[in-house]
Amino acid sequence: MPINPYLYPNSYAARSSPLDVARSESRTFVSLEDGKSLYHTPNSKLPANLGFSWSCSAGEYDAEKGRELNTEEMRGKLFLKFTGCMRGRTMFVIPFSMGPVCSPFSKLGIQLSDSLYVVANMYTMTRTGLGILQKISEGTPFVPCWHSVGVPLLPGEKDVMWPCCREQNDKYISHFTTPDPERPLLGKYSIMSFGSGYGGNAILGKKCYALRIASKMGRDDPDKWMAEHMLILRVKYTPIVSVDPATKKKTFGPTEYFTVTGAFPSACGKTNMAMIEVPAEFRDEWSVSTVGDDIAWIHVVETEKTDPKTGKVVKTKEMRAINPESGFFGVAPGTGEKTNANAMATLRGGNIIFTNVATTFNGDVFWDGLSDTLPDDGVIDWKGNKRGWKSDPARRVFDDPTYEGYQKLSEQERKMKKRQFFNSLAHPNSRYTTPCVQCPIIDPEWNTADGVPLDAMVFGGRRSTLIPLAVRARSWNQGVLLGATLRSETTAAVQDRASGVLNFDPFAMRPFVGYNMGEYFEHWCDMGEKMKVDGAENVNTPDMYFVNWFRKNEKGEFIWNGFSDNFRVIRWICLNRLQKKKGDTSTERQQDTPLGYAPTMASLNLPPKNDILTDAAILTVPTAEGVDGETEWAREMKERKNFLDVFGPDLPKQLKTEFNDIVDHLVAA
Ligand code: GTP
Ligand code: SPV
Ligand code: MN
Repeated sequence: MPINPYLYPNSYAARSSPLDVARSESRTFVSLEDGKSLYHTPNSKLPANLGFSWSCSAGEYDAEKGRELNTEEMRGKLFLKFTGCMRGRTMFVIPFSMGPVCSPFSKLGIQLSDSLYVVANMYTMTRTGLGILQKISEGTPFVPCWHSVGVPLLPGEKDVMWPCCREQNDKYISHFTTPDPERPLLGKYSIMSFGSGYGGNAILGKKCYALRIASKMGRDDPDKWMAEHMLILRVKYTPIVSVDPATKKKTFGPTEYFTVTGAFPSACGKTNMAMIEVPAEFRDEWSVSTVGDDIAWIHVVETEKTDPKTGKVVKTKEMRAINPESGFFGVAPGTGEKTNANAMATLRGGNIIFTNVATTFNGDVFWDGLSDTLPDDGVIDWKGNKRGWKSDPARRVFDDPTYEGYQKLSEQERKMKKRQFFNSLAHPNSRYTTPCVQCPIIDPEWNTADGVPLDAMVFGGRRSTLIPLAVRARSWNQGVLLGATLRSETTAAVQDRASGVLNFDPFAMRPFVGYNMGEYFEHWCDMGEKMKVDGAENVNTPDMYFVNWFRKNEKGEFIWNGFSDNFRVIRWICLNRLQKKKGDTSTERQQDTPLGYAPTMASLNLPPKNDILTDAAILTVPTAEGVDGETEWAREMKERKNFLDVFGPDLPKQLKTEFNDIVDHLVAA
């Protein structure tokens, strides 16, 4: 459905089937080489209450055979499914590049699809076109990606708005990482997605290719690299070195650039951090720009730099990242002028595909957080139903003081009713697809071949209790351990899981690692090793952090304001980096905790009376006794240990050492 072009030019809203609103993890498969397994402990043997289960399996479970299908059987099954599946529809051919077309880090693909919605999304999310077909015809390798909504049409049969398979078990999001003996020309990797038209299930360049397949490619490549579920943010800092007392004229020192990546699980704040607004008081010295909001491909690159002082050529190494995508597939609810003005400005540029948002009668869009008021004549919700007109009792209870139901509720209750009502209009996983170039703060180098050099990596999740606002790991491997034991409360980004449950989500990659996760942890450790120069630590190795924007008090309110105030933590991270690069070892801007170094209150530059941080306790790691004579951290570590045990012999030794080191620090505290 077209959107009012005066509001959002060249934009459309799509409503999906209610059976197809997010990624289907239980229908996602990654077939590996013979003898390789995705995990040591299968779901059926995981301890109860662990808060973890595998999302992908190597093959579909076959009850008759009493086992998972192997690669050959999965392939056979998918080819059978695809036979005749597009009958009565148009098949589109989409040649695409993940990454700037000129970049040595980029990878090509060809997606076939019978969904125009998918074609439009791929057009925005990837670089597409005949030039790419040309490169492929000249011999550049590509990954074949099959996609079908899986609903052939008989002659004369009327189509539905959003065709997809009605049974979850008819959907297959399948990845292959070995050559097909019957089709050797197609190469080692391929993707076959059947039955769903939504997001990560169907826009195959995104999660299927740029994370699952690419993570496996990076691990297998002799030139080891990583594909991560990370935003990429650049920070520019030009410090004021003096202010003329008479004229107030400021003199600025040399500019420093920092690149920070952030891995947070789906719907936990990547897009928001990627487009963060710098709080007003810092804007003289600080600004930010966006390189990517969801995926980073990271390479270790050897560089030669001339030391300006000595004139000597110094060989060193950097980690550099590219954003393989060219669009944002952002979560709509919670996106508004107050929370993410840069995303809103990106949307004002138009060329958007909205999915499962509510629409208004004048062709505008609506979701919770976009606006605080409903249009008088209500909206059409994501399911296509008219909702919230003036006489609707569900609206009157929070909106009409003359209504009896309104008077019966307390102010607090009315607020809650309003939130609930607004939340039901657009689907919680409703999205916008928009080109990166429209972002007003897109980084000038976002599309360059070499990517940007990394300074810090941040991991985080939704944790309403315990986890402090920010800690800096003592070393790369400790950072790897913090990433590996990331836990987060689940969100609506996944179709087949309840929201709000505490789950382990290592590196925010639980649904996206395309090979054995123990090996994946090891790959992370190896990347740290690879950064060493002649066996010695390299100052360019990114610093590692763990953050939590989502701590709540007993009333369920956020203790930390979040959004643009997260920049206070980012600023602290960048200043730490600068200090390290200068060889300055002073510790006044940090406090030691058993988990690593946390910021001091002063280093966050909070206003004296503030509602940004309402409980300073979230800066530290509580070590006092908690429930049942056991500290909460002791319990947390026990749970993390149970999780790491799941990996058995696949768990790298380095991580065991790091784990014990944190336990020692906790015991000593
Ligand atoms: P995916 O696209 O699914 O990978 O999600 P994402 O990680 O990019 O998450 P996004 O930035 O879109 O944010 C998801 C939700 O979290 C939105 O509703 C945001 O409003 C909310 N959110 C983001 N940052 C913060 C924050 O600092 N504090 C709070 N309280 N909410 C936040
Ligand atoms: C996510 O779930 O992390 C997304 C949306 O970015 S999807 O492309 O559907 O995976
Ligand atoms: Mn994502």
